[in-house]
Amino acid sequence: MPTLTPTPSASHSVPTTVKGACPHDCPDTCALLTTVHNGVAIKVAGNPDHPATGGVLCTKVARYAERTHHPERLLHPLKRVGPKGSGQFVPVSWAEALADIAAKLQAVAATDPRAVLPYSYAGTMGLVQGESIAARFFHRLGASLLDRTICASAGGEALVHTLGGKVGMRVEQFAHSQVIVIWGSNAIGSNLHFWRHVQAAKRNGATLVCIDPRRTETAEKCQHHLPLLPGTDAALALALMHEFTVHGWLDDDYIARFTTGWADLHGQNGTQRSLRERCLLWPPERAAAVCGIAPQAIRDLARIMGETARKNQPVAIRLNYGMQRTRGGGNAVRAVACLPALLGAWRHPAGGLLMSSSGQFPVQRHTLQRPDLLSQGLGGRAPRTINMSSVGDALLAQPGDPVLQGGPPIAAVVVYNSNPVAVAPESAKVVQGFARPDLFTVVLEHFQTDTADYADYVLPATTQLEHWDIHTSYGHTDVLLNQPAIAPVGQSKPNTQVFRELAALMGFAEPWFADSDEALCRQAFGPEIDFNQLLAHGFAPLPEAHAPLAPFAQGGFPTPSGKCEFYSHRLADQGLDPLPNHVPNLEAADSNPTLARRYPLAMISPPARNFLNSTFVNVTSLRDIEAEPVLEMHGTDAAARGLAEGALVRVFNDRGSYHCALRISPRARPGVVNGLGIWWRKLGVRGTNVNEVTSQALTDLGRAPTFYDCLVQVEAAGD
Ligand SMILES: Nc1nc2c(c(=O)[nH]1)N[C@H]1C(S)=C(S)[C@@H](COP(=O)(O)OP(=O)(O)OC[C@H]3O[C@@H](n4cnc5c(=O)[nH]c(N)nc54)[C@H](O)[C@@H]3O)O[C@H]1N2
Ligand SMILES: Nc1nc2c(c(=O)[nH]1)N[C@H]1C(S)=C(S)[C@@H](COP(=O)(O)OP(=O)(O)OC[C@H]3O[C@@H](n4cnc5c(=O)[nH]c(N)nc54)[C@H](O)[C@@H]3O)O[C@H]1N2
Ligand SMILES: [Mo]
Repeated sequence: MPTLTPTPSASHSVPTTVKGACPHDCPDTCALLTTVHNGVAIKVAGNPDHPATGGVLCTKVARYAERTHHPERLLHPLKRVGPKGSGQFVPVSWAEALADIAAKLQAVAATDPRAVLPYSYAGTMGLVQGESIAARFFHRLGASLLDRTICASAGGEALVHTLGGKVGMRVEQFAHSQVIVIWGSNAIGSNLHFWRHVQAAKRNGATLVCIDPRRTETAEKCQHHLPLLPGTDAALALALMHEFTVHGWLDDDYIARFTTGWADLHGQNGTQRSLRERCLLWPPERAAAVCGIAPQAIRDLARIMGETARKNQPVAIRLNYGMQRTRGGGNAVRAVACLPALLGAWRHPAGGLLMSSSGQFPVQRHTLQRPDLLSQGLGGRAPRTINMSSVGDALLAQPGDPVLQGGPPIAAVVVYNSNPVAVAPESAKVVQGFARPDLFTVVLEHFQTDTADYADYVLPATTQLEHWDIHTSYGHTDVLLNQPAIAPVGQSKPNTQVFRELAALMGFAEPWFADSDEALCRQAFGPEIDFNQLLAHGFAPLPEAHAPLAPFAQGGFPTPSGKCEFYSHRLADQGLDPLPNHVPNLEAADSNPTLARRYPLAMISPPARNFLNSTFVNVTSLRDIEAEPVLEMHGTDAAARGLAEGALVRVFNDRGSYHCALRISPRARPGVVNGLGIWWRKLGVRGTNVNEVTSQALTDLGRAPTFYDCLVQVEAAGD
């Protein structure tokens, strides 16, 4: 029996509950209730009052207290004493660490501040611990800007060029849809709270369709599954348009009033004149050959969508990120985003499309981030932007390399809210870059991650239970407030506080570095969001003006033309294809047959259900469920290679190789292997993970990574 520690006072012995928000990079942005006893978070639960959360959390975040009070939490600043990557550190005081960091950054900045690179992503989605004081600090310093493309920018740009922004259906409306097409999304694994609405719709008789190369838990539960080859979604979408056209399923009135480029353009030089003309080049047989599925499956899907729409019943698409991580990801999202307008599906609140709702939040980013400070820091130099998705190349670039845009090589990196050594593509180069002896690296972290192993200083950061923050969502339309539930664990500090102190040490005396975290939460939105309501309830729905029930029932797309832009003048002006098209993968049998002969398997690397990118990989109870890094392979591909279930395999291409266990599984289709992500390299097999084989090539739109455009070969691993 554990003995109970006597409590210092009666008031301490009563557990309290604190309202918060899940910080993770997930569309659901749940409202949390944290129970605190004697200063320790003993339970994290979903807030039952918040409709989008419904009192339910995923398995991962239900373990958030275990993660916060994890025995391996970083408790004090660390200074590296061994070689980079070896993980040898000694504790130092905050005063010593910050003084040395400030001096080093100042020395680099004295020559050219652009040699300093901040590297951050969505370890927390909070507007305050994400990009507030940190952004002000790096702007004031004149550091390189970071192009934050690693996740969603291909589809984001595609939506901007088609619908006008990251805007769409209200998520709860899916419960009333008659057809739901779940496209490039494993909702049960990565968007669990959306799945509740899908189940409600199914009970009401809705038809569910999943479009995904992998037979996911979601695909299994839909009546139809189209297991297309990775990167062929635009071909499928064009064939659906073909069928809508030839069968008379189009909503001609909606198209005429609220779209551009369907049939009314005058083209030149052999280009297709209109989307109508282009889609008529894509009969189901042609698309089926490209997608590696049966033509009848395409005809059936077109009929389900077309006939339902013509009966004035709502057809809805949940579009997600799977398809965006191939060369043609931007065009694929554009093609799919055209479908609801062609069917007039937007007329209905439960029809249309949802990819991301993040553009609907009126965030006062200028106030939070102060980009105006940049010119002061740059002192007349041109700003420079480094793409986070090719950080390997950026760190290895020599003077004169076009990646450096005429600026200096990167001399210092400050990483927060991200684990690039594990998550960025082409690990060999990322590791080599972070291992540069002349690179000065600071990592703000909860844990000693793969990236922290390459740091000169590791600084302990607070978790969501220990700091203030305020959140938007990309899957619903509520603002959430996170209040600290417990005191910082060990000597950890919020990201904001670290950058405040560095600012002071570097002589940035401007008052905006003194804003408290609570003040920053209050600055994030204007008076439209009632902060007192957030304090009292933890969440506040966006006003109807920002979250309309049927956003495009009467057109009103936030594009330059006010219409759904099948034809985009803005893309034409950039010299890009103004109409969506199928852009084949860089690495595929048709576009690179020589490569495909050597590496005949297409690999995708979607998330493992119990990890959140590389977060939670070190939480034992969750890692135990995932057990080990696995590659799913279809039986025929395994038999052709003489590979047995459970075998240790080497997955490789010209960029590198990684090791994992083989799982012969009907979840994989022939020709495609699924390397589930994203293990910490040091907790994987032989210090590797799936990003050893992924490439730094970028997408057609949005400069995003092409993680799922990746040919490999697989063989039994030697000793
Ligand atoms: N449990 C869990 N949840 C997560 C995450 C996590 O790591 N774990 N990550 C979070 C983050 S950061 C994000 S961005 C989202 C990502 O979640 P999603 O938007 O769902 O994106 P992915 O998981 O990348 O891919 C979704 C599905 O697309 C499929 N897919 C792969 N290539 C293609 C293709 O070319 N076409 C089509 N149609 N499908 C394809 C994959 O097999 C996968 O099942 O989830 C968030 N939620
Ligand atoms: N092969 C392959 N690679 C992928 C993907 C894929 O599907 N396949 N998915 C890509 C996608 S969609 C994304 S979004 C990226 C994700 O890449 P990242 O944004 O780097 O996400 P994580 O791996 O979760 O790492 C986040 C880190 O932030 C830390 N952190 C969390 N909160 C805080 C905080 O408040 N302060 C500080 N200082 N640190 C904090 C966590 O401990 C964690 O180590 O990975 C990409 N990489
Ligand atoms: Mo992501």
